[in-house]
Amino acid sequence: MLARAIRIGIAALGLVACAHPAANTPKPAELQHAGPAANSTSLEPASPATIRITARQWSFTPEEIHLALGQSVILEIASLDVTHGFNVPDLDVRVDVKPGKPTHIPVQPRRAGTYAFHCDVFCGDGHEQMSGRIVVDAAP
Ligand SMILES: [Cu+2]
Repeated sequence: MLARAIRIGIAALGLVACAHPAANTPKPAELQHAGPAANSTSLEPASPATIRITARQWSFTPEEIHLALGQSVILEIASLDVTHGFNVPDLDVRVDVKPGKPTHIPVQPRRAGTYAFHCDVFCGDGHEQMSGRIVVDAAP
C-alpha cells in the first residue's frame, strides 16, 4: 500500500515536470540578462542621480567628480559660508552659489574629457585656490 502511494506520488511529480516543456523554460543565463536590463530601462529616465558639492572658503568638496559619458545628473551645489561662484567654462555652466540656498544644475556630458571648474566670485584671500575638475569617463 505504501509502495503504491509512493509510485503514485512519483507519477504525479513526473506529470508536473512534463507540464512545463523544456523548450518553454528560460535558461538561467537568459533570466540573469533580462533582470538588470529591465530594471535599468524602467529607472534611468525617471530620476537622474544628484551629486552634492559643497563650497566654502576656500575649497570645493569633492574637488574631483567623475561622470559617465551621456549620464544625466543634477549637480547640487551648496555654500557653507559666503556667496561663491561655480564656473565650468567648457560645459557652459556658470552659477552663483549663495549660502542657505543650494543651486541645482542639470548636466548631461556629451564628450569624454576633463573639465576644470573654479569659483569666480571673490570670496576672500584664498579665493584663487577654489578649483576642481569634472572627469567624464568614456563608456567601457
Ligand atoms: Cu571665491
